[in-house]
Amino acid sequence: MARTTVRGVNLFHHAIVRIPGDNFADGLTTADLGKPDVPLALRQHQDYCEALESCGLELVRLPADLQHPDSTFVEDTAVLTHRSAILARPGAASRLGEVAGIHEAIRRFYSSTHEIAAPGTLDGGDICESGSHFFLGISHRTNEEGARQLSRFLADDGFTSSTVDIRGLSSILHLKSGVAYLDNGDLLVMEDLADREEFAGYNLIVVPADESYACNCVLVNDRVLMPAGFPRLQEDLAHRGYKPLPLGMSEFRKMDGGLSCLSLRF
Ligand code: CIR
Repeated sequence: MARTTVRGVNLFHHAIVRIPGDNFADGLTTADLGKPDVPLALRQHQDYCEALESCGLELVRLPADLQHPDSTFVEDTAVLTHRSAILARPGAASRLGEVAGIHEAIRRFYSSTHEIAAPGTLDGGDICESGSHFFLGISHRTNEEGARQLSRFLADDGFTSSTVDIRGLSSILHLKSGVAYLDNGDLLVMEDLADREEFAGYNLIVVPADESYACNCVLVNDRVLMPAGFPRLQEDLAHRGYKPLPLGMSEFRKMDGGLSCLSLRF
């Protein structure tokens, strides 16, 4: 699949999203923030979709999947690069069945797909692309075998990768809950990950502990989609020449969801 670049980063043309189901509140969560308000989640999801469209992306909007209450978090089901599509194998048993539906949607765009096989497990939320290098989070969802399989697929396509073990960090579910790559070597990191040697050589933008949830940002063409309500990071990004686009994420946060996990961008 051809992909053009802007400012040295990949330019996305498409995104896959899935509408949250009425039973969204029955999904997995460790957050102690109360039950999500489903109508508000639907409005936030609609705003998120419109934000992606305003960045020039064409959306594939999949219908709600009531068999899988967490299925709006599509990012966990696949890793899409401009060369290949790799189907993930989510580490939570209740989410394994989400992959088939995403495979259907991906087929239109990728002539073939690889897949992570048992005993490997891998959630897309643990995979952070930074140009031609990928950070692979080892978490309570992604195991070493899953990361090994993915690193081989990536290497076949000319990408490098390295692992980052986050199992000791109880405050984040996935690597991308605490790390986001922007552009020109700029890497957003939560304080607890700032001294990891894996990130040496990047321009670290350390997100203050009380704004840590906002680490999960996504650069989509010329905008940085970020959660609303984190003024210091928003100002810092603007100061660095990025164009932040804040979006309400409160209801997804209640289900441990970050902003990136609501779409697969390619
Ligand atoms: C889960 O526990 O799997 C979902 N409730 C949240 C997944 C969020 N995914 C992500 O941030 N990549």
